[in-house]
Amino acid sequence: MGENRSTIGNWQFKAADESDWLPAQVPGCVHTDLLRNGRIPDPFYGTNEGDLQWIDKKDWEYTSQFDVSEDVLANTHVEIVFAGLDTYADVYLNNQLILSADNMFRTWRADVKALLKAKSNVLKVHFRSPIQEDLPKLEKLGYALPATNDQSERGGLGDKRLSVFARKAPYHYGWDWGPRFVTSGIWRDVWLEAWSEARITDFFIQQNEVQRTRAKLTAVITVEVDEDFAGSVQIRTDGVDVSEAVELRAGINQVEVDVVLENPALWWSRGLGEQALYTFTATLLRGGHEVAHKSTRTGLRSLRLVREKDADGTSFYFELNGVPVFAKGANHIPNDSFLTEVTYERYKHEIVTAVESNMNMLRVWGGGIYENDAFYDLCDEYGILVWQDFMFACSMYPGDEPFLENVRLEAQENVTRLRNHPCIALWCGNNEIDTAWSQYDEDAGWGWKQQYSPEIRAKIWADYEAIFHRILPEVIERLAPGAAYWPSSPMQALTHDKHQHARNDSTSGDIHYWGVWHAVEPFANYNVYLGRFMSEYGFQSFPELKTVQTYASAADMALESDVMRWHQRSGDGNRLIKEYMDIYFKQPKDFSSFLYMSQVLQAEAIKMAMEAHRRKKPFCMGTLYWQMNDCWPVASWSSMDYYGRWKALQYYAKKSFRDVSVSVGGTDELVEVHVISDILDATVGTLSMTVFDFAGNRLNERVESVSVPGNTASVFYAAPVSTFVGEHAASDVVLVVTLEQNGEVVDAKEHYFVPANQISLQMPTIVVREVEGSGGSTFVLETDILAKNVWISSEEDGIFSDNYFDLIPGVPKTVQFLQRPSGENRFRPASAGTISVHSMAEFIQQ
Ligand code: BMA
Repeated sequence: MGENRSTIGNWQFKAADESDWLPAQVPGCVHTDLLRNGRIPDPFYGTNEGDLQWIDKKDWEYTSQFDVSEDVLANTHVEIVFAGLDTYADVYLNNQLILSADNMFRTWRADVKALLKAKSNVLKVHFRSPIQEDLPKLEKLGYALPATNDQSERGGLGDKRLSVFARKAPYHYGWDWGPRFVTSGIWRDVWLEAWSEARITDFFIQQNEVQRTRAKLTAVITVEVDEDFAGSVQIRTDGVDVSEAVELRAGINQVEVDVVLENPALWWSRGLGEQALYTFTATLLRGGHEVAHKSTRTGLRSLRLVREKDADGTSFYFELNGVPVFAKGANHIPNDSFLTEVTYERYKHEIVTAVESNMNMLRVWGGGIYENDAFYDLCDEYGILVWQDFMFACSMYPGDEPFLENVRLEAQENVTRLRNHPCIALWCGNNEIDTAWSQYDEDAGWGWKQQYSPEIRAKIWADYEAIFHRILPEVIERLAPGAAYWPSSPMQALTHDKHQHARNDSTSGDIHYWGVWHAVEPFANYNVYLGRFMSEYGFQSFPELKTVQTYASAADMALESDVMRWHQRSGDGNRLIKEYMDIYFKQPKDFSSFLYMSQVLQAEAIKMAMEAHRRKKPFCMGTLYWQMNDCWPVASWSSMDYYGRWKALQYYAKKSFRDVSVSVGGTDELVEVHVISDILDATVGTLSMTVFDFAGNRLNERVESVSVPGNTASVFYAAPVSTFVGEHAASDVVLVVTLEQNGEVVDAKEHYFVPANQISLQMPTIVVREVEGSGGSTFVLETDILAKNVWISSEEDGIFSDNYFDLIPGVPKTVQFLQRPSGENRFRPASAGTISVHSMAEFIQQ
């Protein structure tokens, strides 16, 4: 009766052509097992990656010998379940082939009842090299498919880009922020699942209509029974207990039970309300006795993507429980090149970082993985909406029947696994493929389609349409009815003509604006290219010195050293950072100064974008910068490095994303003070605008009473620059805009009247005082003259309540050191250990 799970442990591994078995960790992969056994050096250090490319050319074997308890064997059914096999794997139990896997995103099961013994079962998983496996597919196809980020050359494969043939995380083959480690391994749990009589294999809470007063749901239960069955199904959650008689046929049955909840507690994204969660239990009974049960957790909410014609084009926003939500956040990539290294603590650190940074959305980008359950559980708990891509990015894919069927099953399984998560706001077909190919616009795209004959071109596009316009939307429609599907990001709309493809100036759909960075446009263009939803834009920086030291020696500490170039995957990215720095900043004194300045440069650039997008609300209703995190220590667009250390951008995001924010815009001649509110209540308070000189003298001040309506953005004060600067030199003054409500500061922002490299900076003396009784966690900072971008670094790993901020004489600043959340739900105050305090003046050539 019911279902019983037992884990399979005690694993060993070896290369298929070798004879010595070594201890292995499951879940895990070949690379991390080789590392733990001392067979390879640290893959992330220096240029080691280059020497490890042999690993993916080989076949590997994993084996486990295990006993099975009588309890398990007594069942009528025993299955072996692999929640993840990466990727081409043949599995043998007691010398019999039980399954062959070819998709790392699927779960693999086999009935092993007949093969199992009580003692010494031998399980063997043979991983075929993904390279050897896919080379013949390329040959057979007869033409190469574009895969822009596949670093085949680095893998010793010349221009043979194989990533498109494997249903395997695309970024394993390299990306413009990631190394090439094409892993093999048992990457998710493996267990024996035993059951008799009946089991519930899936339990879906379909939300038909959710309102404040009532939620109309259908509990959809998939039940497998041994033989014909008459009994009942009971559905329970807080305040609900419904039963229904059922008659089931031997095999798989679907049972639907309508459930109504009066006055449900709704699930909200962070900033708009609580994250109410309900645990539902489905119990199958016969003669009053339980024969199977399953629980699932969900949040009740109505959530839709609103794309409606309006005066400016077509809207693109998420409406949650009737409220239009301005989405603030970033793009998420896998947290590690070796997926099983990502612990629950690391996920939690990322999600709590998002929360602490006032975000409400992350995009799980299509070149990584459908994330682990833990990721979505945390997003549910903390109120972070998820834009979920299917795992296709920057490539064209084959369209043979087995491939399409594999994709269909992958989509089906992942949609089924994730559909109860209230956080999921959108399913998106792929990353940037519609725009890269640009079928209906000859002059647009990345030059892909022009490489093919008309026949092959038509075939490749038809294969694209099969997946993204047919298979995936059909799966969503059937398994997650009502959930939004968007074929590709970015896109204008599915029009089947040239208006389909995204443009930087479009007034419909979403935009990836890469003019700044990839096209070397000025930062000011962030104010020009503003669309309905900005799903990507980004600027790179280096991680801090502590992180760089984990992959480089003292001798490598130069922008153009082999190691520094190795840990930069976006073309000539290091030089590009330098080029932008030459335009906007003064010259850094040395390499470690350059690291710090690269972070401030990135933060300033992205601040411009984040705030420009928010000021354009409600025309623009979303801003997700590229990218939240890193999968190894590297120079990249991330706001938080591989070790979870916050870059300057993370602190800037926290400030630019405050739910009620002030933002200073305008032109060279005009200052405009905007107030943006993402909360529902009005904010009634005062807006003060104070001009200081760099010695801390208040030169002038204006105070206005303001009442900021909920969920709006508008200009609350505008005046010529001269009103503020007066007879002073523009390079010597700063405007501080502060919004206060009931005597509390809601937000404060500094605004300078000249570019950063023209601000007159002198060396400040910053005095730091530890607050008595704070246990080394809280400090007050004061300065004698303006200190720009004050950076506090600590001996302990953690974050500060604020960092990289400007310090004005006479305006003391209190900061608190916060430790990463482990058991805790949030960052919490702790001792920082020794701290050091620096500011911009120290890092520039005087
Ligand atoms: C977009 C993303 C990624 C890429 C990033 C930086 O194209 O979708 O593919 O890493 O820009 O180039």
